[in-house]
Amino acid sequence: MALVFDAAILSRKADIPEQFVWPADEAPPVGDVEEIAVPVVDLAGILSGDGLRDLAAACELHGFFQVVNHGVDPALLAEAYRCCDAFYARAIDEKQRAQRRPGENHGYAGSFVGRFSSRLPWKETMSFNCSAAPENSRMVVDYFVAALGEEYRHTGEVYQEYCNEMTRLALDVTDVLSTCLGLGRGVLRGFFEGGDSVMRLNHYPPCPQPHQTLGTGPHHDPTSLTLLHQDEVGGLQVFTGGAWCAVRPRSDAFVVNIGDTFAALTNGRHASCLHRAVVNGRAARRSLTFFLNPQLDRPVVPPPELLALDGRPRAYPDFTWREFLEFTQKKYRSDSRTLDAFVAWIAQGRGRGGHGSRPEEESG
Ligand SMILES: *[C@@H]1O[C@H](CO)[C@@H](O)[C@H](O)[C@H]1NC(C)=O
Ligand SMILES: O=C(O)CCC(=O)C(=O)O
Repeated sequence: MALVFDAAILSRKADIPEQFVWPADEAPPVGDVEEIAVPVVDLAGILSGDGLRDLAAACELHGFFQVVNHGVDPALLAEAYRCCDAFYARAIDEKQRAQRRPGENHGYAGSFVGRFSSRLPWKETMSFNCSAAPENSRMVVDYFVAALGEEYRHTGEVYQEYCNEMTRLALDVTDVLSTCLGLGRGVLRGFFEGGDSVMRLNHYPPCPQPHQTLGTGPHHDPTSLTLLHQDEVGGLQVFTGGAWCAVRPRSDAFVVNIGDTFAALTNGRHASCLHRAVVNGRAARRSLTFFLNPQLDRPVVPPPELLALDGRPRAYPDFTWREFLEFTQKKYRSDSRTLDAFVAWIAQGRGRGGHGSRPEEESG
């Protein structure tokens, strides 16, 4: 029988199916890992002096920080979690009405069952587009109603508002990062205006063997900037200084991960953040992730001001978000080397002749 990630059944088993067992050197160790100390940026203030230097250092070192005083209404956040819980509590066949199909980036997915057959993540996800183009202002609501039915209209409204807020916040964060790069405030914002962003609700059920598996394997986000909110359970880890470090949950903060596309936009000045999520045996964990993207067909080219300031040659070839997205969807399983693999694929003629990328099933 085909494997199905049904949390209600799997969480109660003594042993997890072998497809979820990760190799010992990749599985999380028993016992606590050290916590990472990261800059906390107060978005209500003006960033300068030591604060600015600390942030720049973090962006260059591991690509990870947090923001507070971000202006997102706590009531909206609470409702976003409530709707997330309500959705995941439903029977699997209801969730599967929105089943994500191969090659698509939206819908419900129980683990990666169907796409991969080993090192599966212990989670279920629901992803949807949130384009910031004015004509798409009802996109999230329409999607929920079309995919799951009229009874999901309220849920759709909540995530529509949440996505609008995330878009606003992410653009504010690009202003801070512009400053960090020594560019004028607002230099990066225009690149993302009207962008094709994506939102994902992650649910990690309790796991009977939490040290044998991962909730989300080690990866860099191929996207530009990720705004992540994790619940009080904790499980997000960042790789820095040669070790995995835990990110202590902070309900008033959003975690910002720099992704591959943003790293390319900064000509490699800012680092794309390597991260993963661990699961636990006691509690279900949730996280809400918003992935800021440019418009699909906008070429990813560092701003001329930045290239002039750096005086370094271009670190990456021109590409569009559409190409990179398709690469991660159809040709490569996102991991710690996605951008390098993508760059190699471009150098080899974008799959036209020669050896393309590694086949999906073998990639890690
Ligand atoms: C979501 O966006 C992707 C590209 O970013 C597109 O291929 C897909 O068709 C969109 N899905 C929906 C439901 O709008
Ligand atoms: O749940 C988390 O904390 C991490 C989620 C994540 O990395 C992702 O959705 O890409």
